[in-house]
Amino acid sequence: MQKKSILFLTELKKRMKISLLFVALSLFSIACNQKKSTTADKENVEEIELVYHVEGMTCDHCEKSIQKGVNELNGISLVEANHEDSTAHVVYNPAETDAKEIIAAIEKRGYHVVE
Ligand SMILES: [Cu+2]
Repeated sequence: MQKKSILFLTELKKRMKISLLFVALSLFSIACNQKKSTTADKENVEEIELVYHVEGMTCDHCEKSIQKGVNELNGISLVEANHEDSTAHVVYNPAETDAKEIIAAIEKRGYHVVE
């Protein structure tokens, strides 16, 4: 009788260990999947490249001011302003920012974006 209950207890412990392992494994795989899907999302989004016509730039400082302002936004991979041809070249991730925000950042610095 005693032997039987001990056997039962060991069996129970074994089962608990297995189920704990199972829970740990599934939590781990959930965590991994989440990590994978977020990086995949970022990689799957195609970046957008835009060239804005910007009025009001007169020198290098104007270019730097625009670049600084746009770079403060999330998802900007490139911003190049040129006062000689009045352009701002921007490459951005549409999952993180949009044209509206970029234009607002340029105008906040005192320049006018011609759309
Ligand atoms: Cu200037």
